[in-house]
Amino acid sequence: MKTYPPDKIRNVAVIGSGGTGKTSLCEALLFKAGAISRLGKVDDGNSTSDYDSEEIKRKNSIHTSLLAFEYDEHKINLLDTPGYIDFVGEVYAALSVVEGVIVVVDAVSGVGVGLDTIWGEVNRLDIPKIVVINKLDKNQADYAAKVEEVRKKLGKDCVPVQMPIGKEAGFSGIYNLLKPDGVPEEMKSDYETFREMLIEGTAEVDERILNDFMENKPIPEEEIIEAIHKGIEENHVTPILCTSATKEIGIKELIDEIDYFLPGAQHNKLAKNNGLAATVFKTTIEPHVGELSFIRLFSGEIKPSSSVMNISKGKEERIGQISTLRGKAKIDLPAITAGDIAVLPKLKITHTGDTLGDKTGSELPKTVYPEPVASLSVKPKSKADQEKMALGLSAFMNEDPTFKMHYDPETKETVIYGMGDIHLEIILHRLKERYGVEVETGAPRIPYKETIKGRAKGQGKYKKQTGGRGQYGDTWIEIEPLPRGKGFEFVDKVVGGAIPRNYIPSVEKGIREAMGVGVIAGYPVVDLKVTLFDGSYHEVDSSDMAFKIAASMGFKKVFTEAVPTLLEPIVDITVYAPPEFIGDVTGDLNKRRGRITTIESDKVVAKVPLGELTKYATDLRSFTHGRGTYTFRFSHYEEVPAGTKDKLVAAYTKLKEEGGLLHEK
Ligand SMILES: Nc1nc2c(ncn2[C@@H]2O[C@H](COP(=O)(O)OP(=O)(O)OP(=O)(O)O)[C@@H](O)[C@H]2O)c(=O)[nH]1
Ligand SMILES: [Mg+2]
Repeated sequence: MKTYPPDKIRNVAVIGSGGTGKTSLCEALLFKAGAISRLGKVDDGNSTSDYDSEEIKRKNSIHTSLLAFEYDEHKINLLDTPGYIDFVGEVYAALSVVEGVIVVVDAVSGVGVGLDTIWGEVNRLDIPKIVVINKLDKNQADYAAKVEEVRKKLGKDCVPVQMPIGKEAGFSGIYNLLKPDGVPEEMKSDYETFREMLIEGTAEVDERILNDFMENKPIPEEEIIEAIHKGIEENHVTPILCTSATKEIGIKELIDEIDYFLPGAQHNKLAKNNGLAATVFKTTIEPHVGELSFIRLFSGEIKPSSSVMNISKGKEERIGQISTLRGKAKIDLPAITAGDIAVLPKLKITHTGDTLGDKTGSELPKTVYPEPVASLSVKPKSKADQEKMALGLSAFMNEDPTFKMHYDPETKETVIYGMGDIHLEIILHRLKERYGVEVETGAPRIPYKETIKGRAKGQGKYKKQTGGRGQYGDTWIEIEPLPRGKGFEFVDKVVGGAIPRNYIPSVEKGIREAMGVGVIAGYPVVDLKVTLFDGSYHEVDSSDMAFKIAASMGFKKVFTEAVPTLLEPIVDITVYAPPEFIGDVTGDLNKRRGRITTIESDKVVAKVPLGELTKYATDLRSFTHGRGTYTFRFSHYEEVPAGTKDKLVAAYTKLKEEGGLLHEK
């Protein structure tokens, strides 16, 4: 494929809720443009975009696919994004490199769930867009109602520029509201409504139209078309179009509108750079190909078999081949030029988010991805796989900015974080496929802590003096609570050499070790002061080991006498949901022992125990029909209520009885 100047390139992300027909629409566009010779189907597993084995199995998109094609002296780089909220990271990546967006709306079920977060990002980036109402061939498809819904949910700047000819199975073609002539009788009333929306929308951006409209004068069609153009470019007007992807209606018109309405690549705000500037917006690992880096070039040029600077890493990167993709099909390019999107195989040091440029270049702004909301604790089925698991998971972190992994040395467990249960499920499936590592999963262990509310003192004595060299250590300690967050304090008040100086560090060590696994529920002990005030020793039999054991035994005993209790982590949570769900959100947080601090029309802020939030991502999604999102961060520790304490103690007792270990030593 040849190279194109930026004004002939259209970089377009296709977005929309799950199942609205994005992939089918892309397929129809490729077919109509002659880029593929057969119209594939998502349901038959042979669409160009959903080629990955998991996508074929699940019959929906998981990854953003690059679908490059040429049409009428233009090059169009479609980025078909997944609609399901678990893969929102893929959508953010696509949005960071396009000048135009196609929002696909289902003519039956409407805008759908889960578009809110993405819509926020589209508006933040101020990207011009086209709305497509698809599936107009289906039973109960209702264009007028969906236009109303789009205007209500996505904004009044969305105006119809087309209307369908025929309804449902009788949907047969497109009526262009910009070139109205001979409106069929049965379409007249809808026509009047849509035409008024169109004029009002363009009047917002063009004073001539506004004046003519106020004075009830006829408005020249060229002025409307001009105003639409200007309105889209300035992002004050969003045209609404009609299609059926599977019946291939409105597709030719859509390609024309992409060329005609959406801005060329030269309009990107980053195109003004001097010299080479490119961003790596996505990385995949393709079977038989290896790592592929998706790059968007804002300015300059990269030739095959050359070197560029990876500015983020401060190192040179070798470039081999340059190609583009149409689904999984690779198409060679003679170079990547300003404005274009391409893929580079087998880069050594480069990962998602990196900037490629000249030696003197500076790093491009990085995309800020939403914080992961789902988590799982994972453990390899075979212990020997521990290292391979860590290797695989950290490779996935480089590929996918919405996936995170964390090893908690305190609980000795690996926790993975993602955008939803399905996201994590797919990650683990990939871990098995690519690295051969199978894992067991569980809810992540909540980092409870143990502490005391009272004071107590007592003796810890370890004595073994039968045959050979014996063991002797004897300690007296007092323990008392410290304020929350103060950790641990050890005070040595031994006088008169009751315990020789050289054994004191072993006493402290013994206590610290005992604090690692609390006596009441196996959690680490915090916020207390231990004073060593007396003891005794034996000339021959005393040793570091004997004093360590004695101190540890003493601590465990005295701890239980000092009114021990459990602490739980409390987090600050902010939940966003449409106003109609705010009541449910609040009620649910109350059930989770949450203390609500703020309620707004579409937002609730609360303090909630972390232990009550397991499965929150899934629950929130289900009772808000996918519309709710949330973020949280650690706030502080608080004493658990009696009921929770009993449960945790019972779980620990059971575990000990079964011979299980809460902490591997
Ligand atoms: N009747 C009818 N069905 C359609 C049309 N477009 C898509 N479909 C069907 O709708 C279903 C979902 O289509 P996809 O193209 O996978 O939708 P998507 O938006 O890419 O879905 P995700 O990638 O999972 O978000 C499939 O069964 C399609 O055959 C259409 O115009 N008319
Ligand atoms: Mg899809």
